[in-house]
Amino acid sequence: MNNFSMASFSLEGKVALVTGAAYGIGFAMAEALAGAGAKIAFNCRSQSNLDKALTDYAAKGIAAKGYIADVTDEAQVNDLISKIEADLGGVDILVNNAGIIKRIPMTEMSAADFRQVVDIDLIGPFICAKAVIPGMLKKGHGKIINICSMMSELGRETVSAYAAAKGGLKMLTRNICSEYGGANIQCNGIGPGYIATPQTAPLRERQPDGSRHPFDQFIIAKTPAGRWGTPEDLMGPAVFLASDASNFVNGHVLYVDGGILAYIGKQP
Ligand code: NAP
Ligand code: GCO
Repeated sequence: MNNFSMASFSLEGKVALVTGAAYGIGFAMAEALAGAGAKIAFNCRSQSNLDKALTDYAAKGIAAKGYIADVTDEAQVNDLISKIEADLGGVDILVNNAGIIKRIPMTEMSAADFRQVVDIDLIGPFICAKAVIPGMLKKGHGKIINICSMMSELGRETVSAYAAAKGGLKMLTRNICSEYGGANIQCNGIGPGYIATPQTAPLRERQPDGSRHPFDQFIIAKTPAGRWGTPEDLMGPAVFLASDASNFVNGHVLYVDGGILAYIGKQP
């Protein structure tokens, strides 16, 4: 008996928390989850970002609930989850999206800078997952989606802390799968390629002579799709991994990279 139907992609009745979803990739994924029927909660650290995001969500007809909470602070995260439970109900879907990058040559990077990136990009997802799993165990289901990176697989100059954190996030994804898969909790990653957001704006800045940034040209040559990704490219993958359509997908990182990881790169 085939129970599959397109209803498997529905998120009706589900509560989704997308961390760091004031703008960028997180905002787009939250919009997609809302479009599939989920109630949306998001957090960030800045009140001004929160206020603008609420306006932006409302402009799209999304009654998102926004909260100020730093994902590195366990007390703030536990308070965040309690507030969401009171406002919307228990979290069914967690998207660990909040993240930063520091582009500094390793020998010039302070241990404090390295720690801050790992704190936000790896410890933060651990803290948030630890906070929502008990509720998911009570519900008998849960979806955790960790936003990884090309740097979960590859290194490059100046991003040692970020690559270490995102590599660790890939393994945290596999470990949550291993530890809680038996309780019907699926934990997967999404590995965006190079996406046009504020985080990558410095890599796309036009040069004084109006030419493209060298890194911009590099990424275009390395991407079979021949373009940067957009946050919209991540919307479908997020709905898939948040929905019943992916109930037998666990511990997987879905790379949404236009083919970068498969390609040696265009000959100069
Ligand atoms: P972004 O534009 O810089 O947005 C980051 C978001 O995270 C902001 O809403 C920020 O808001 C929030 N945030 C940062 N630190 C936080 C903290 N400690 N606690 C709570 N919220 C925090 O980044 P993005 O490009 O959308 O990237 C989103 C995720 O995708 C990140 O994990 C990034 O590593 C990953 N990623 C990005 C790309 C890309 O090419 N853009 C590719 C692969 C993976 P506040 O500053 O107000 O807190
Ligand atoms: C960089 C970029 C990348 C992207 C992304 C690629 O400086 O190399 O910021 O790290 O953000 O993580 O998947």
